[in-house]
Amino acid sequence: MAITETRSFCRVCTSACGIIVEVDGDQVLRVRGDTDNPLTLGYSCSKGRALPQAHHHPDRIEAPEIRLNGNLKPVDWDRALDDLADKLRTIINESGPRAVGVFLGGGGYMDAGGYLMARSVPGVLGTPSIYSDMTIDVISKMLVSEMMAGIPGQMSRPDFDHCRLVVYIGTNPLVSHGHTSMLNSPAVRLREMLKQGEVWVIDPRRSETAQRATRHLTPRHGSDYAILAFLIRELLRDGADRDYLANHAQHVGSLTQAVEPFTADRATAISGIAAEELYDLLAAIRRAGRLAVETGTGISMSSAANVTQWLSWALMIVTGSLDREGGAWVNPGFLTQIDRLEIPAAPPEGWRGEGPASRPELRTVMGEYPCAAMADEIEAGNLRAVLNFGGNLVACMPETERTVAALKTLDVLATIDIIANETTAISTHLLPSKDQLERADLPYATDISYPWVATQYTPAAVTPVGQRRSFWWILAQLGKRLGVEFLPGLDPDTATDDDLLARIASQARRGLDALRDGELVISEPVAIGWLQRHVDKMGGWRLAPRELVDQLQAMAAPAALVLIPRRQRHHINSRFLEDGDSPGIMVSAKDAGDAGLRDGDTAIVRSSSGSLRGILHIDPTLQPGVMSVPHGWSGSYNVNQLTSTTDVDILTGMPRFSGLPVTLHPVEQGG
Ligand SMILES: Nc1nc2c(c(=O)[nH]1)N[C@H]1C(S)=C(S)[C@@H](COP(=O)(O)OP(=O)(O)OC[C@H]3O[C@@H](n4cnc5c(=O)[nH]c(N)nc54)[C@H](O)[C@@H]3O)O[C@H]1N2
Ligand SMILES: Nc1nc2c(c(=O)[nH]1)N[C@H]1C(S)=C(S)[C@@H](COP(=O)(O)OP(=O)(O)OC[C@H]3O[C@@H](n4cnc5c(=O)[nH]c(N)nc54)[C@H](O)[C@@H]3O)O[C@H]1N2
Ligand code: SF4
Ligand SMILES: [Mo]
Repeated sequence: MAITETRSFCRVCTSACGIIVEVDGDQVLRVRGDTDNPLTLGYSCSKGRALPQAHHHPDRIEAPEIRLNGNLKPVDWDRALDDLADKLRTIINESGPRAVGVFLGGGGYMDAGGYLMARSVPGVLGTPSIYSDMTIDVISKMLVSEMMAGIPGQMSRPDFDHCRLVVYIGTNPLVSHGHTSMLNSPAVRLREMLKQGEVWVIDPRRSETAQRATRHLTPRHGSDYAILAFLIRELLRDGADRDYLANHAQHVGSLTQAVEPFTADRATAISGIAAEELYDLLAAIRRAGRLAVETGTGISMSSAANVTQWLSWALMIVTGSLDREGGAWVNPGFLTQIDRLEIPAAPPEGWRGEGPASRPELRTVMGEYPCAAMADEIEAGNLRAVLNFGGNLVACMPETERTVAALKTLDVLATIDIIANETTAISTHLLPSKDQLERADLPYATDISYPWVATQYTPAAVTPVGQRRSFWWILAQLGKRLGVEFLPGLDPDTATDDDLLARIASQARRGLDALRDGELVISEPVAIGWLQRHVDKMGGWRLAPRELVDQLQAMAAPAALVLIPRRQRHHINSRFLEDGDSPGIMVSAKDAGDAGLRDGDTAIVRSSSGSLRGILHIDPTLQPGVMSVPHGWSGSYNVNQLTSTTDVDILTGMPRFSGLPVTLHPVEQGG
């Protein structure tokens, strides 16, 4: 037997666990945690260990396909790419480049070479029609970072070695491994944190993380802002780091005014958290001095997203915790190394541009149109082609019925993916890329999620199956046929994966040669103070952005029953690498009883834009008033049948995936 073992890292989620891939010929036998990886120390989860099954999946795509007479047919690469290029050329000639849009999804982010090239495609084509996961996930964080620190998209994480208080709000890292900052080996990390200090969880569900925390507060949905405003109010009176604020922050007075109404009584009335509990948390903050606040999708997908993210940062700033030892820091990236760039005082051009023609009120954020506008753009005839770079649009986009109907009318829906799913089924062109075991890679797009300033190179572990080609190669070949170069100076016929990675590494803290032995390379464990230096240049943290203060004043009470997001352990979004999770309508016993339903009944959930039918599960971890239908499932359990393309945040265009008002009905009554 000639079994080879390749040292690699997992790219299923952003945690980048070190793994060893065991291969025999073209068979991937096993993936196991790499005990020599200094960051993840042998940890892996069931999803990473299921990579062999995913690689050998019966539905994997092995050859390009194009739609002929209504059906997808396998063809060779020349035929597929020639056909796609011809169609795009016609669309561009007739309607201009803006009629060609791109969508960057989860499969595109995790492929460094593909991501590098995909990012340059819209600019070279001259289209502003850019969409990605960002506007159905984290966009509030991008916005708040720009508003408060003058740079969009910076995400903080606990200074694990010194932090004595971490507050998790609307995130369940024990299952998700973190929202925008990764929590590797979460159970171990959590134990370490609990030894060092306290971990508080604010979540209307008794989540896996909440079950292990020092304390768990269960607020009413979407009310976290009131808790944070109360804490800031009290700390500004007593306990704030006044010297720090005088030197590094601005608009302290406006923040003080904005949080002034949030007395303990008011915070209790809004959140449902008893005053004693609020004071307990306040005391914990005073004890610790500094803290790290981490938020997740429970916040970022709600209508309180911007204000809650703002107040989370404001709480860290008034305690002198943000970008300081013992608090939270911001990873500038090993590969991207933002700290070493000349950061302009003003936001980059195009950061907030005009919205798409059919939804002009939805301005761009970081140069992207909100996903919520895509269906309108297609219906209006503004968007005729979508190049889908690794997204499962049918599963991830809001308002499934409308979105799918619109996608089906496109002249071109070209999807780069590795496996057949409901989105490939409605695509006009199917372009199979290498999966993660088949390509050399770097953690490029996820660089700044690392808990250290570190990176790792991986070689390919196995030869690509069928006609699968590199993601970047597919785009480069398309460019060649369109007469453009997406990456100048790169020969699409002779370049290798490593050539792309060398380009990325040429801008990094070390070049590719220093990374090629596949070990994790650490530049420094933490990089504290770089963001502060930038912020100081603009006069200090902006503590009270006008638009956010306005949003705070306009916050409304939640509906009686709302839908909230939750990740499940054994699948990531729409990617089911293994069995182990079940779909379902999960509700508290009280809400089920109020609707006349019992565990196992078939139920109907209705929202103002759709309905969904499925089996009801009574979930004792949920408090009354919140329920969930986990996302990623296809067909009747697709939760986006309930969500809306018009019920969106006015500043970001983020659809309301968290806190969506719903009602629950037995089948007879619901129809
Ligand atoms: N209602 C509701 N909607 C949601 C969410 C929610 O909580 N509720 N969550 C939102 C969030 S946070 C996100 S990030 C999005 C996620 O939505 P998507 O971006 O669609 O993410 P995934 O389902 O993880 O994967 C996308 C595709 O990548 C493909 N893929 C996997 N590996 C590779 C690879 O190596 N190469 C290529 N080319 N493709 C690959 C998979 O087969 C899959 O089809 O969904 C969002 N939608
Ligand atoms: N196993 C697994 N891991 C994943 C994924 C997956 O699908 N499966 N997806 C990946 C992706 S794309 C992302 S974006 C991350 C997301 O990572 P997380 O944000 O950590 O994941 P969620 O499980 O969605 O956690 C959201 C939590 O918010 C709570 N919540 C809901 N509403 C509110 C509220 O109003 N206030 C408060 N305080 N809490 C609220 C929910 O009960 C839930 O516990 O996970 C990533 N990791
Ligand atoms: S936590 Fe699991 S899915 Fe995420 S990188 Fe590690 S092994 Fe892969
Ligand atoms: Mo996400």
